[in-house]
Amino acid sequence: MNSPFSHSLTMPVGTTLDRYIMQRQLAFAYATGELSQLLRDLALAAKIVHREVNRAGLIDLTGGMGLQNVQGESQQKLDVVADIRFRRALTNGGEVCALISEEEEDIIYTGNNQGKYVVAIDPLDGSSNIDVNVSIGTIFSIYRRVTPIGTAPTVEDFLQGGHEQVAAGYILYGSSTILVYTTGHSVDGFTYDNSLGEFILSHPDIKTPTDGAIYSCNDGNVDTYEPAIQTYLTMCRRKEYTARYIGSLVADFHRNLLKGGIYLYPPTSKNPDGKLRLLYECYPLAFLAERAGGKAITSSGSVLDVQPQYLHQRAPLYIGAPSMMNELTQLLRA
Ligand code: AFP
Repeated sequence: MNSPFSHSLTMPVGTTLDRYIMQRQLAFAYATGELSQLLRDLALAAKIVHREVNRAGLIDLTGGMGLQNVQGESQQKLDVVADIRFRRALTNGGEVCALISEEEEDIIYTGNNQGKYVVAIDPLDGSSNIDVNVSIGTIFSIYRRVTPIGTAPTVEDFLQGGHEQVAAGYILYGSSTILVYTTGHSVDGFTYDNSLGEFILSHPDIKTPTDGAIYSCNDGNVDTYEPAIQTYLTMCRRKEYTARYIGSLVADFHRNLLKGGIYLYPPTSKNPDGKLRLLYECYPLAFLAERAGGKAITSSGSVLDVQPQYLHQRAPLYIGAPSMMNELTQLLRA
């Protein structure tokens, strides 16, 4: 029967994140639904943070707290709000026994010792961009705990290594808000529809281009990079690649993932071990990049192979399209 309504009024809205998670869960015979619930908890907090980011200038949420976080960086009000929102969602959800956050020095215990999972999270990355309306993001990494269920989680649960991640993802609060995650299979992106209050599947099975022509690094630090990196960057300029650097890792990573490019944060004189944090920046993005066909290395080889020593460990990060990464790797090995 012909609909009396115009096509646009009756078009399907697409697959919601909730439905997608449920469909994926049904595809795994022994899935119990706990990871699905955890992902939904993260999505709920993401919606709240999306709301706060969008009205930050109207509700006194811009500017600093006048405090420093564990990294010695000045905390913005939205850093603290995002930290509280994600922590509360994961605590109330019941699946997570503990988390670590960029904003807190120690393990955060949720009190749910029956929870099977731990989460490492950077609640609001790129926070120096908050006050100037530039894209910012959340990055998360999920592990199944290794300590016995019912006991108090320990640092051991977080120092398992990048290959043990069961899921990883990010939320980019940009020109639109998008949640991208993988459980180790496809990498899928869901754009937030404000009018429905739902994340809708918009970027199924993301594959990064094999080659790329974008390079992203902080040009102000280049003189302090090691010679191989400087040579690589000279090559990028000779090839007339495009330089793009937002200064929000999630935004730079997302652009390069979709368009093809390389992101570099090498050791610098100020940050001799690199600036980015292994557990909640490098590991999750490396997991996503590899599942999307890209590569991620640090000074010693694959990011995911690094054995972590402590919670807020830093690491150099080079991540992006495979052919660009191969060229860089050759120079680093020479
Ligand atoms: P902030 O959260 O302090 O802005 O740091 C953001 C970040 O960790 C990452 O998102 C950026 O890619 C990187 O630092 C930018 O660092 P530089 O300002 O040194 O380029």
